[in-house]
Amino acid sequence: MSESKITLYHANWSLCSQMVRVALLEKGIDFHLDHIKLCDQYPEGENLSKEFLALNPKATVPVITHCGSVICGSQKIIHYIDSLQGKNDVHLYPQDNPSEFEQWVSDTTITEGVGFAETIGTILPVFSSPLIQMMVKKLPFKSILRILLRHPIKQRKYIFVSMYFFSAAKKFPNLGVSNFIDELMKIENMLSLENDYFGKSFSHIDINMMCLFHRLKDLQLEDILSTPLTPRIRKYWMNLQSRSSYKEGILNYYGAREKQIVNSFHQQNNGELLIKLKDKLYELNNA
Ligand SMILES: N[C@@H](CCC(=O)N[C@@H](CS)C(=O)NCC(=O)O)C(=O)O
Repeated sequence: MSESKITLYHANWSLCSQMVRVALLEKGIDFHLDHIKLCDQYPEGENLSKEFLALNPKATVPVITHCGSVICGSQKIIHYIDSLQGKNDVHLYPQDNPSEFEQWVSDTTITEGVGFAETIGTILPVFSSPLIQMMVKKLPFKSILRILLRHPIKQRKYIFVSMYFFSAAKKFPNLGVSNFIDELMKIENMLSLENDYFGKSFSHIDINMMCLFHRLKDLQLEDILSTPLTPRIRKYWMNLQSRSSYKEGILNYYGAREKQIVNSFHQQNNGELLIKLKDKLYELNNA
């Protein structure tokens, strides 16, 4: 183990923070946590503070600091974590097919520069947009103004502001339906009945899938993982949920605030998106 402990700047409910927490737990690496109240969920918007922007000028979590270095972004962080010796004999980067592997990691991450809804990693934020809008609408006007003035990512700032004033997120999820079903079938075909995970052993790809599939659960879309047309995904998702890192890195970070938001989202969800996804899945498989 390295001498000084990693500090992880994260948010309880952020997809990319979940990925890094799961990676640290899988490796058996001890870490300090610093929770950042993100501007789309909390009036304080700590990711827009001078101190945080000095760490990550993009204003996003996760970020780690370790032995004097600052590393931003889940993909780079998990790569770095894997190079460290933890308590567990886990290797998140297998040796064979490194370029194909990296591509899958990137496609299952919220990767900068990739358009919304182009990959499974960028579809989940689009599906989550009604939930994010619910949170944004509860912010005081002062916080929205602060986002407008300070958020360094132009596209995000305008999305948050248009969610606040125009309920722009209502139709966003539809943008991801077709690509999501294509991605799901691609994953179903990649999985093999002999392996418990995406490849021969548990890896960075599995961490990302665990977090993305879990977000489907928050959004009441989980049923799309257990249709008769996706038997391998169904089994794979059960395997992912049975890892202790799923509970320790994801479920244990739901505080009263997160639970309350998920509950009110469920109360107002009409299930339309799940129907659209199922229709698309069957349409594709009957074609
Ligand atoms: N490519 C980055 C994306 C990071 C990212 O978008 N983080 C989100 C939470 S999952 C965030 O910090 N959002 C706050 C904001 O944009 O204001 C990664 O993989 O870590």
